[in-house]
Amino acid sequence: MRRLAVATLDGNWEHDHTVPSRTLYPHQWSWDSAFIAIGLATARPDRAWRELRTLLAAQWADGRVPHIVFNPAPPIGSYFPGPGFWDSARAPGAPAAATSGIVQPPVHALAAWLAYRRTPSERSRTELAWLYPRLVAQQRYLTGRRDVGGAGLACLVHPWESGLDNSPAWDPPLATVPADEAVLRAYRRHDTAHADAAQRPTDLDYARYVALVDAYRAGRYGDDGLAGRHPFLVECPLFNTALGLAEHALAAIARAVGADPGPHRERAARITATLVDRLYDPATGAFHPRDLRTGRLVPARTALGLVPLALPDLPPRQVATVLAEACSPRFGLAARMDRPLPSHDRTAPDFEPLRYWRGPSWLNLDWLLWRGLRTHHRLDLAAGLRASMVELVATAGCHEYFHPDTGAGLGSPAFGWTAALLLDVLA
Ligand code: 2M8
Repeated sequence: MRRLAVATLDGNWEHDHTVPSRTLYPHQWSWDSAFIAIGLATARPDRAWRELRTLLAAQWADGRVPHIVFNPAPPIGSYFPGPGFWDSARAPGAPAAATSGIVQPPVHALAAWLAYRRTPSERSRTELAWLYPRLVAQQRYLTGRRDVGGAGLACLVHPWESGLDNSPAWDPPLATVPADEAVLRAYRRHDTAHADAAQRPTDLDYARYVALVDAYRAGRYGDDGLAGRHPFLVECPLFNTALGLAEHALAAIARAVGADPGPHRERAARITATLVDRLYDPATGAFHPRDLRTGRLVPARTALGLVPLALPDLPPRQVATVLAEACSPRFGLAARMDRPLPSHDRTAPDFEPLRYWRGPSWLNLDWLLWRGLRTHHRLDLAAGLRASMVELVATAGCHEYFHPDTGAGLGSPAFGWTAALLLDVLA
């Protein structure tokens, strides 16, 4: 399995970074690269550092790390929306490379720290020292300009920023985004040429994705006054868990590079406390996104609501209730799992076992939860989840996602983070 995973990463390597998949995603994606670097560190450490360096070299002047860095010469007609659509060159502070204007969950500091721990050489320390101020600037952007709610959490302006593009969590906040299908017909989706349309977001979803980029691009990706003008503003539990994990990782990185870990520890504690205060619902025992336009929590019980378990300083009460939710029939986490962990509540009427983030199993969600289970000393459950991850790949290969009942491979067949995170759990 290790050989298969390394071959998958080798096959997706492209000069100075790894593409998530040769068919569907022929550019560099932000959180994919972080997960991929974690796996590369086990087999190709030089490439792990190169991966992170390439991504962070495309950081904007305000600190944002773009969710896509476009390859200058991708296969023709390969991905929508491409660099022309984002038009980043006209935005103030954009880098020389063509990029998107939005972000993705900030799992990069954690990736850098884990890569360093695997190969703690002098070379790795130099790389870590190069990354450190850039990772700090990334946090500053997310907790500064993106703190639309004013409480210290990062606010997302597009479902693509969550990484869980069409999660049922985004249905209510998206419902009020004007969707003009005529707008979408002016573009051609490429994803449905590579993957079954039944496993992808709908055309209506895409119409709204396009409308949201149009709105953000019209303000040249500026964040001033978002509260009064932007049609999609949410605080996401997974994204903000990554934000907290990043401060924990930055504290460790600071120690390794001779900087002061104190401020990172303080910020980490503040993020966890705010997450509990703003996104925890005692009625469900899990976390939920907050829609800043209505002020309300989104009721859907998705895997997003379990991910705060990855925070080492999550209070015992929340640890206990999130574990209860994860072990309930909704998600089926167990020391011996009879089915893989789904991305959405499998008892919900809108659970769709084939459609992308609305039910299928994903290794990155498993991995985040697996880390949380180990952090909170639930080694029995961690072993069960790890066995499920290994079995998925052993049976179906390094697919992008998996059928949550049968484990059949779905989406792209040679997918980067599946290979990478498998390498990490096997190491
Ligand atoms: C998916 O998102 C992109 C848009 O960013 C797409 O559907 O075209 C998501 O699964 C996201 O989490 C992931 O980073 C990206 C590349 O793997 O694909």
